[in-house]
Amino acid sequence: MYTTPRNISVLITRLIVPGLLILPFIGCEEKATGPDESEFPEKLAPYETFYDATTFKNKRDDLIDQIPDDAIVVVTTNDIYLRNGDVDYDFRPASTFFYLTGFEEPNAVAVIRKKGLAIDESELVMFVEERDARYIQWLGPVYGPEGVVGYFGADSAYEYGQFGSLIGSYLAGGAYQSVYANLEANQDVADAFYSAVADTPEVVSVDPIVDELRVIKSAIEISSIQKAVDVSVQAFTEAMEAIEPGMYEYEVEALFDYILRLNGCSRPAFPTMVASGANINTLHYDANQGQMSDGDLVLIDFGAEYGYYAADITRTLPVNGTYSPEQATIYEIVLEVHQTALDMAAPGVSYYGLYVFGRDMMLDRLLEKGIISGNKADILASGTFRQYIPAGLAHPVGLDPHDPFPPEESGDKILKENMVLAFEPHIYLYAGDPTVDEDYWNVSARI
Ligand SMILES: [Mn+2]
Repeated sequence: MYTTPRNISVLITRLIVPGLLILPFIGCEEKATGPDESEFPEKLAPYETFYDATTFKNKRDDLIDQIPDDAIVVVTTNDIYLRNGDVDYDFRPASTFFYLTGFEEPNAVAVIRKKGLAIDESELVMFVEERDARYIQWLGPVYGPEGVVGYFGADSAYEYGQFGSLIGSYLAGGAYQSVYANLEANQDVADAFYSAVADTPEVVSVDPIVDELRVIKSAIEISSIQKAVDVSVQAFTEAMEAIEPGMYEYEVEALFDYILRLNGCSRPAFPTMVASGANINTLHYDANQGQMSDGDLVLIDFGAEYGYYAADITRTLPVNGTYSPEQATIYEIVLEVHQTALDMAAPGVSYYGLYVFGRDMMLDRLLEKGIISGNKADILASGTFRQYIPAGLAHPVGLDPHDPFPPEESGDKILKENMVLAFEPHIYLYAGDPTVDEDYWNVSARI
């Protein structure tokens, strides 16, 4: 473990005060020893296989249509977060920022100026890391302002530290009446903004507008999700062959990590859950430390991330390869609901209607078979159905594993063409629950 990279990255990424980047080695000779930036490779064109700048310009144009003429948009990406010592968490761009720019480096701001009083044509101005030799030496090539104009469709671009002074000049003299922004994503950018802008116009969250745009996926987004799904399915297929009594949950997780990296996916879209035995009852279990026993079920919730788009797949498998009669009964109820809900899902269908249908079908089956006691009206009225069915039936998937929902229309959410949803019906039957037949204690399934 080196300490110098940390010092460099701390200096470069954190010592930013509004309008001014304090370069490392202050007080050193102007010409510090070390390679020149021209000695490092240019950064490759971004995603040349499946993205182009037009994809993201279309998203920005959709956003521009949704805001008033006297508005400007400031979108930033999340900060780099310290994990421990000299180690940062793996950087992943904020979803809102990536959605509008396709840009994946930290320390970046996009300003979208809508045509109107101030300018004749809408434009994108970006603030990004400069191609500084010492930054590149430790952290690798960056696009720099020139690359952002060349590859990402920015009309102009500046070094990141200039954001404060430029946003101050854009907003001077009341040129814009409102600012749409996600300043909460990055405290440095928020501080630079508020220090630079003397008479701050109203700052409105841009997230609700972008969230609504994100509901309907473009063809290129769907193909990224499909790739993440295909890789995830391959990982599940391999896991089904490998799982056997005595294996540890983390060994299954390792298999998933191996398959996704082997197929060009960067990381899981969320912490992989491999829960066997009683661990199955924790909805977001991710310790993955248990040893799997003969007769246990193992619930795996996993999704690869590809091009920042998520898959989200859950299966509940028998560790020894064969479901017990009780496990098979619960699994088949959940599977029936899963398949029926998939058949029903179509543009125009009510999201709540699907949920109620799935929930009621599962309660009906559990009561018919005498697996739970009581009557349906009481179970619904008292809310105790949440003991058995704690979560929803489906949720959107996209840049986030739980992507934004569509806005409500007269109290309901309506499925639309080119939405992408994960359906994951589930039944949980806890040990010790007096309303559950003892033969079914700890028999749970999510698909
Ligand atoms: Mn999910």
